[in-house]
Amino acid sequence: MTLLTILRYPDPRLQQVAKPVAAVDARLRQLADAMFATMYEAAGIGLAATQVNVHERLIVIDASETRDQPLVLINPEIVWASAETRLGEEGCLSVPGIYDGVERSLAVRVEALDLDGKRQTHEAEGMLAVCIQHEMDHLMGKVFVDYLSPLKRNRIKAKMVKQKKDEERDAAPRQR
Ligand code: GNR
Ligand code: NI
Repeated sequence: MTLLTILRYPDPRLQQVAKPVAAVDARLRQLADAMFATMYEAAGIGLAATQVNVHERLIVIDASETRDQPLVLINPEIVWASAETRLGEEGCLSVPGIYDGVERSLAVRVEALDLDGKRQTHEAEGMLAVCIQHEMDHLMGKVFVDYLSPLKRNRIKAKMVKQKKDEERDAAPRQR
């Protein structure tokens, strides 16, 4: 089982726009496997390839309570989104410890390839619909804090930079 490193906001690599997956092959299945392991280990409900510094259109999701409904979306496209929206609390594995409200469509229809390279249509609502929209944003280089006010975003950015600095200081060999 391979665990991947999750990029943390404000890492500029989170802003890269992902390219379509060229082939659903053994390499891609291995990457999806490692992404699931990383997502379950971090107790997340979704993970976009962008977050593990792979800039291809690949998402893994498990929004089930029982953590036994893995979903892989390759080259996903949202083909319909409900006009009706809802403001819901979101978090992100790339912005640990931060939660805030984001307005999303209540329901979406997404077309994507599965791990067999077959095109599938998924209808989603509730948490799954929120998660799909959140992950699609990552593939476009967008993080949920981009929807917040500049004031909030700058506070979050400063907090993340300080957190990283504190971790690096704790990890550094002690002077004696
Ligand atoms: O684990 C996650 N939980 C979550 C909660 C509310 C809205 C979106 C999410 S996605 C997030 C995992 C993640 O960062 N995926 O990119
Ligand atoms: Ni996220």
